[in-house]
Amino acid sequence: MTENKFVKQWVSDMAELTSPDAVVWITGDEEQTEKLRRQAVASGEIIKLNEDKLPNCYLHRTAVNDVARVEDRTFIVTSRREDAGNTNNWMDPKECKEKLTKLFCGCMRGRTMYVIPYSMGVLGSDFSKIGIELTDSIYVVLNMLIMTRAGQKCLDQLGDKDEFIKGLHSKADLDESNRYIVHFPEEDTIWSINSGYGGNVLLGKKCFALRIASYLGRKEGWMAEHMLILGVEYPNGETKYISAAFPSACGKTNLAMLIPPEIFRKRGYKVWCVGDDIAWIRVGKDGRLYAVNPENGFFGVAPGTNEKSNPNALASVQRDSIFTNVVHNLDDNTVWWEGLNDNPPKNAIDWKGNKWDYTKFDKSDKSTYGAHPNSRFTAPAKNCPCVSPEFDSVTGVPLEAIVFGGRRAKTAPLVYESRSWQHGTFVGSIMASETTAAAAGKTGVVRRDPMAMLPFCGYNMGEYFAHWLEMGQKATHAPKIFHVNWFRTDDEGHFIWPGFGDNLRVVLWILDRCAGKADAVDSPIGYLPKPEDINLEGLDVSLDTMKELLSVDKESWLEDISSIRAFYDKIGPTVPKELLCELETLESNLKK
Ligand code: GTP
Ligand code: SPV
Ligand code: MN
Repeated sequence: MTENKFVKQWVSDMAELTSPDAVVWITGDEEQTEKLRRQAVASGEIIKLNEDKLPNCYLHRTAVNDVARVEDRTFIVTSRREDAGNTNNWMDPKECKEKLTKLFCGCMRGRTMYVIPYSMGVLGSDFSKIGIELTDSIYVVLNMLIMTRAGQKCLDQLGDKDEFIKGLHSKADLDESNRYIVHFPEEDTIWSINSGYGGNVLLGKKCFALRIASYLGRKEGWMAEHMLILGVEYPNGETKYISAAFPSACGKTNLAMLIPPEIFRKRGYKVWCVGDDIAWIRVGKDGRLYAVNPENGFFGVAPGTNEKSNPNALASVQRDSIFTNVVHNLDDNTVWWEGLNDNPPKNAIDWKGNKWDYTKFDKSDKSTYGAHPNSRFTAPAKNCPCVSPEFDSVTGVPLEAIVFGGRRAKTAPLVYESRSWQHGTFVGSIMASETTAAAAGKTGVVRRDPMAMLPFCGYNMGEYFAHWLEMGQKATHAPKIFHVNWFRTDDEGHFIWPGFGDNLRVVLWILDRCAGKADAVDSPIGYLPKPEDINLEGLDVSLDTMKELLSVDKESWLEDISSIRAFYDKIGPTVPKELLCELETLESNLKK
């Protein structure tokens, strides 16, 4: 596979530590992949689904205690504690290696170690970075083959260099109390043990493409962000791009693949998906910001995905996909999840592997759910009907706007615009959202999640803010920055804004602002649309409702100020003074 002495040495060192019975290098050839699928089916690790209805699709169930990212067991291990910062868990490198070396010691005995060479980004582009993941899970191999560009071609690109991210993963005993997801940004290394779930084990994704990459981006002058990227094609054929950062399970995949409301479709509007989760962003020669999606597939939330909410995602998972923790329909050997349709299967197995009685389903009782709320699909990006023609672009797409957003039942209006890059960075830094099932722990609790990066920033959050400010200096034609909230609720707790495809109406106002074509009104928090400037044609939302959606309640914003101050205090003295000034300006605007 390779003569690279750094790769060979590291693989052999890790094999010595973990003692697998065999080491298999992943080539990316279909023949080898098919052999692995058959092997995993034979062992029960995956279930082959109906070949006529879901060709080349598989179902996998994780352990019941292993269904989401584990933020409290995720560490940034740097020689100095302050380099990880107060918002990350930190361990001393020596202590950490001692502890984990004991856990990894002999953990692959009786198993095979798979060596997965992969690239984040299009091979050969300036953005591309090579990683190698060692794992004892075929499920991980099959997912990585969908989510990244993987195989021999990555080793060929690496040549004899030692520039690769070293990822070591073992399911070990899936022991929760010894589960660790550990990053050594100073050593380009990731160690993950005792989990078999998505973000904990597909090391190219959150571990490399966000945590390690954000660290590298700061060092090398670029950005790694938890953002979708989409293009809006106008009836005249022109396409404009935006990126958007929402926390986990807050609507990135849905926005990235949105289908315009009929009235816009008829006029010729189209939306193209470049990415649904991660963006790597660089300053172009023209001073604009250019974004690529370093991934090659989607690891999307299954529940709620249906023909109406996200037909493009549904189309993407009709072949060559892996489903994790959804319902198994035994009647026709297909899959189901809450919110797919109104026909729950009668003869079915739930995500835990038990017989599932759909008649007992009670929305308020999670133990009756057929699919886990964080159940997922893994699908090749190429399957998506709206995948952007720029998906494989080596230069990336130019961004007109960057959008932040979260789940806020009250405070945040449907959309507002920041006054400048600095103010926009502040808006991102004070983002807050209700927690979701994507991470272990309580859901529905409002927490600060700056730029949707709280769980994914590989270094000190205050320095990350400073890096944002620096990037704005370097980009002489920086995008405008906005904030959206699709999740405002009425007094009964119902969402007021229809969301999904209708979010295009908000995106079009954003793009009009960028093109200098739309008006706005000043407010204490930034620029708000005039209610009549959000196009509501063909939609059952009144102008009064729009006014409510855009209202800014000064009292609840003032309450937020103290929680923002406490959050900045927690981050500590690295918070740039520019952002502290913005906070004072916000407070005095609200008190006026
Ligand atoms: P990760 O993959 O965890 O990063 O999540 P994501 O940000 O891609 O979220 P996704 O698009 O999968 O949406 C998560 C949940 O939010 C799903 O249950 C969706 O149905 C719901 N959702 C997405 N967009 C909207 C919207 O515009 N309005 C409402 N009310 N719900 C939405
Ligand atoms: C997220 O939680 O933001 C995800 C899923 O995209 S995971 O890969 O588990 O991180
Ligand atoms: Mn995500």
